Amino acid sequence: EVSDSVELQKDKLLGGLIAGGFDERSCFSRYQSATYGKGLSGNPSPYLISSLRKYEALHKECGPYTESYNKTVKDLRSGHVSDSPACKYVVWISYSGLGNRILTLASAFLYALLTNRVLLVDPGVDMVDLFCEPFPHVSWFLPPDFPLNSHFSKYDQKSDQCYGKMLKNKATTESMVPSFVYLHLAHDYDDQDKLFFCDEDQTFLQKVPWLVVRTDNYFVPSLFLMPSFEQQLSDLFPNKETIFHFLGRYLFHPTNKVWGLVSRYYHAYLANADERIGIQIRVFDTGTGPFQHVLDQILACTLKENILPDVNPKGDIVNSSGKPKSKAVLMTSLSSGYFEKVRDMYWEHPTATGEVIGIYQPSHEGYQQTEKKMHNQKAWAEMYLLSLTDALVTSSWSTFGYVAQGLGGLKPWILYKPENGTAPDPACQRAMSMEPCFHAPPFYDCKAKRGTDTGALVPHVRHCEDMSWGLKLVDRYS
Ligand SMILES: Nc1nc2c(ncn2[C@@H]2O[C@H](COP(=O)(O)OP(=O)(O)O)[C@@H](O)[C@H]2O)c(=O)[nH]1
Ligand SMILES: [Mg+2]
Repeated sequence: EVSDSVELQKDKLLGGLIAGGFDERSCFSRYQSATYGKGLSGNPSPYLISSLRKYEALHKECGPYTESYNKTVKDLRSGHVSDSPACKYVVWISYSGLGNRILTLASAFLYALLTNRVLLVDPGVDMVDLFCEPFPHVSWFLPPDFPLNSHFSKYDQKSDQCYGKMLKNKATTESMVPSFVYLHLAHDYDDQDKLFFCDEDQTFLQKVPWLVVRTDNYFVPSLFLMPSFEQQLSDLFPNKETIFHFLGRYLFHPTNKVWGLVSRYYHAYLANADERIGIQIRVFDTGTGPFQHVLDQILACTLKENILPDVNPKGDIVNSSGKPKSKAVLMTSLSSGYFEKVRDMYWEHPTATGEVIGIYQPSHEGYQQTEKKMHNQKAWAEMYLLSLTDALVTSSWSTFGYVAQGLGGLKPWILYKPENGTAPDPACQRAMSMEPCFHAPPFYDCKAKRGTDTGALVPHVRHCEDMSWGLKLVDRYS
């Protein structure tokens, strides 16, 4: 195991997970990421690697402005549906917070892999500034002249092209295959929209050349409950908790602009410490904070779980010869209040262990912003920096934290969600797996056509630690 990970660390292609042959300067992060801290957690299956190479070939064949693309776009314009289109597509609409977007892109890509479709990405306002191209030769971004671009913002559950609406209208007949369908898989989707997760409905959708999807959820766990994908998924991912870890490391490479933010920060504040700790604070309470109960919770969790040492309030200098052990703590939060308090605590008092603790927080943007370019570049850099730590503490319900833990291959300690302004006791618990949580899963048995607890059907799909109705994948279960 140890020598394996040392091998992987040296391997800039992450054991064959990412393709070679890119221009290194266009995206330094792609091949440099392996030199930061850890390699992959576990080895991708040979079948995953061959499927990715196969996908890349398909993308090259079908991506923007290829002959096949031009032809299917022409059909889309005329509403004609070919019996056997050369290429079929999943179009991902840029929607929701950055953490959500990273999770939904990975979900849409896995769905594309499973259904032999090509994933095309709506660049939205900032996707191009944040992510490098993941596939060699041909872009994953939709071109500006893609005919449906101007309609994306209008698609909703009331659209005639919405799959749920079509079902309500009984408009999904055998003979009439639409040239495109809008899939509403956002948190507010209804019972009909949720039938997307039934094999029978996939049989219909299979014929549709263009599937346009809007989602803010990591819907992968529900794909694992569909019999038609079962074999393929078990071949792709013999280990059930590294799905986002592998897909995320394959797909998401920070642009040079973002990589500058990551690498400068890493080398200035984190690289030289003996150990790196990440603490991700996301407070969903109303009001600005910082809140005393959240600070109490952070300290209660990190002290109890031995992530950070206690301080000795009466202590003077701890007598030690030689260089003390150092821990660098990367805190992320929209507010700077927690960081300042923890930093001061470790400056004003010695630790009981003699370790020295440095506390660092890259930004404190105040509130969630959507328009400012640098805002999401910093958010992306911070998620990435958190993923480079050795131990991670995250906040309940936060997709920002899920991305960090998943990319980092880390099982975080999750801070329980505070209720009514009080810190829960215990303050945190260790995650069962590094997988993100699907916040809005369907509770439906497609075969029996009635409601069911989808968190109790198979051992590897369980309810989440931080959201009792959510679903997540776990590998080693008890
Ligand atoms: N830079 C920075 N931005 C944050 C932080 N927490 C939240 N944000 C911003 O708020 C957005 C929150 O949305 P999202 O990433 O989906 O995370 P979630 O709301 O915690 O699930 C992020 O995309 C950032 O723009 C943080 O710690 N640092
Ligand atoms: Mg969010």
